Amino acid sequence: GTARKERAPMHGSSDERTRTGMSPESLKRAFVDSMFYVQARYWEVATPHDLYMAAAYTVRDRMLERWIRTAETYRKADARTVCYLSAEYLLGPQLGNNLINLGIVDSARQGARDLGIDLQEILDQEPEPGLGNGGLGRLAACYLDSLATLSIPAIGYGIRYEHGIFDQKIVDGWQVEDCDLWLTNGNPWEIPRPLLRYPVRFGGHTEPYTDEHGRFRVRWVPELDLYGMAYDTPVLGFGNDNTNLLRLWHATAGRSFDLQAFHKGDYYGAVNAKVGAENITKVLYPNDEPEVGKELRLKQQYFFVSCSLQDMVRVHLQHAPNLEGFHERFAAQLNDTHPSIAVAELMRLCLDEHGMDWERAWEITRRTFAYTNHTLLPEALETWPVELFGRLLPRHLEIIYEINARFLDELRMRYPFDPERVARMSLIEEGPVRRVRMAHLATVGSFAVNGVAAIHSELVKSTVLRDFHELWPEKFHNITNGVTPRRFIQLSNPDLCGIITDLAGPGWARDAENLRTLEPHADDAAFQQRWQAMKRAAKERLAARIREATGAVVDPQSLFDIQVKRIHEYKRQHLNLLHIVALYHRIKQGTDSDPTPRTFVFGGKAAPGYFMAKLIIKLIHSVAEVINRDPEVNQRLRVVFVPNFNVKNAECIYPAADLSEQISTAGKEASGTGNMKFSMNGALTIGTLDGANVEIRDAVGHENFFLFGLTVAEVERTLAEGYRPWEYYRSHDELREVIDLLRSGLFSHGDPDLFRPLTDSLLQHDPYLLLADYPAYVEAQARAGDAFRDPAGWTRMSILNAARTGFFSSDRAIREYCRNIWQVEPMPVSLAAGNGSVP
Ligand code: 8GP
Repeated sequence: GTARKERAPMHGSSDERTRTGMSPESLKRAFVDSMFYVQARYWEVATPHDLYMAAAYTVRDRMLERWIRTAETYRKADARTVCYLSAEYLLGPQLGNNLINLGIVDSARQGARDLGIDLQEILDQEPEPGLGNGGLGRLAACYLDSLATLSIPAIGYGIRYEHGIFDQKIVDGWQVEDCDLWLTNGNPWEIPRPLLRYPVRFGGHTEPYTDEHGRFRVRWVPELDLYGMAYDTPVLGFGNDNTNLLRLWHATAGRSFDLQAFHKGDYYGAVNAKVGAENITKVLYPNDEPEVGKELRLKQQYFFVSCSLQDMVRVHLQHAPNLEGFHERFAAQLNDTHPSIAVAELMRLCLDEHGMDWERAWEITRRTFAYTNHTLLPEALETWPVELFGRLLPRHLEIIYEINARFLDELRMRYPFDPERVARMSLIEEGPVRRVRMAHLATVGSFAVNGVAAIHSELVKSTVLRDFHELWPEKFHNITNGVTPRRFIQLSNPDLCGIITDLAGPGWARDAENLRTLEPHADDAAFQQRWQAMKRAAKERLAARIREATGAVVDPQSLFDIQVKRIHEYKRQHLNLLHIVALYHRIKQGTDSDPTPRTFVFGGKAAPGYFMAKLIIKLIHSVAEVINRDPEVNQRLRVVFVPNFNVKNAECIYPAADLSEQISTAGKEASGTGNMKFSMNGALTIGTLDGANVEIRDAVGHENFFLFGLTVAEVERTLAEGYRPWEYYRSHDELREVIDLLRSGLFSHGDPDLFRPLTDSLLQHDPYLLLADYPAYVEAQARAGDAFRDPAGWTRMSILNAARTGFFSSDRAIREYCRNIWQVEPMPVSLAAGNGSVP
């Protein structure tokens, strides 16, 4: 894009109010206008979907002026820009959030009311862009919100999956996956950019040649080319005028298909090949761990990384004659290893396409990237078989080999008598199948590496990247995750928002430390009453939603004890179940001493191929079935599973929680972010010393947190000493009875085998130490139950949780990234200045 010499007029001042005015009157007029001119509908026949679309276009118009002005401001200032590379963005519904960030919720509600429409009904129409699996994808979305809010020039790059995370249906207690169709009715938030396309190549071979200066070079002769086309979504800041760009790539077939196949006369074969190319962006892999050797997954990763880097190069060359200084214009964050092929791709662009020499290319590359690690689970660390890698990306494999050869030389010099260390650090894992270690590539190719919570960052340094930390200690950072208070307080919990705003003024949503103004009121009786009413209303809303979704009736007076997150053995939903069955058992035995009525709420998706996780979902439903229909028990206990946990449901769930279950085995949960959302909404946590729980507990006060369980060191020791879960089973009567109940067929209509794989795993291996942690967990639960029977004491703790969790705002996290990693400064955008754009 060449810059226009003369400024094109923005839309004229006469219609400016219609398209940008924020009063209820302007919004109403624009809405009616959009219904006619965009949706092509008249009032009497408009469907709820038409209402949503018209509302979305009305809001979008108001975003575009900001967006264009932002692009203009960044470009003129030649601003250093953050590029967030992520295979996932779990955005959640856009309309409500955009209304908040524009500051027009009240105007919109008023305008809708004037037209006889309930704003909530419109909001409920929106299908959510579920372009992520869980924590990592949602974190990326929170970070986009904070980057814009902090006026940081930033672009989010990712994949426009046609089908996001599957819809979860429950049939007879089992998870059944259904295709997500978020794009079917159109996506009003994206702007397709058909002219913004980049070629992406795969396969073929490489060949050496000598260039015009007589230098040795390599040329990649690929077999296949596709195109990546940009779809842009504006991302509003809150309380400012900055509006950043989320650019997602969509795959379309390139010309090689036409030339090779159509011209050979194989029409159907050609069409098929085209369809194959377009498959690349069809579907999000629904796993929270990499699937071994999935070719399409590697293609997805390279596809979006290549498009993104080509786009960055294009922008850079608008300002500079060559790629020198690329790393000064951009800081590129690798959200886990999924985009780490970027290291090899930027090398290729510098070397092969821009004629740079190796040393300079490597310098630029290493100074461009930074890498965030999100997991320590060995099975989740990405590696790709060399064979597959070389077949799809022969040139990149060569480059990786060369990076590795030079790196290993350096290591051998530094550790001449330690060949084992050198082998451990290699980018290539040697073995029957040789593999590329993506975490090593990301670490070697980056100037910074960070973990996502204090304890996790320490573990990164002492376990998976230990050798690298010894080599480059200064490269390693911690940046504890954060979540956006706009979506997870203001949007999800309007009553809480009202309470905070009354005390702290409206500034708290930009400066979450202001939540502390709640603290002095923690013991104030009138304030406590208002707080309780807020919780109560949120619980009633969730109860209504549960009834609608499952038919189950729950009592909003009971303690809402909630665990929502992906289903995984390390997250230990089944530990929660062991406690529930223990409570059931005590009531049946008449030995119960904790009369606190409780509603246990579960939610979360299981990876479609993860048998144990799916069996845990079945067990939750089976236990629920027995408990909920037993009149001796169901006055005291209810168990429900909210199907299809997603951002939309989450917004209704977090505010309603009394108790937040964060019970992973110590050392396994990198951070957790749900834990923060619960706590901000006044839930107390029952949790282990894992991930961000550690910092949440320190922030809210140890007396306001129900801690239990083995520490990381104790977990290690227990396993090292030869853990025998069977012994816990034998020596702990209640635990034994609980497990025997699961094996009795009571929860499986008499079939003692149904849950066998789960109970066998617990008794024989128990890799996540449920049995070892069981006594402490049950004891902590009893403390929580007791505490809940003192409403004033509980409310005080609840208020203090919300008051002290400002640290977990994603604004704080992004400030730390800006200062400690990216070295990037805010670039505020002003709409008011006008800059003469309107003639
Ligand atoms: C998650 C971690 O499990 C969680 O502890 C952390 O809070 C979150 O990332 C954000 O840092 N990891 C993933 O979601 C993850 O690895 N997802 C894979 C599907 C890519």
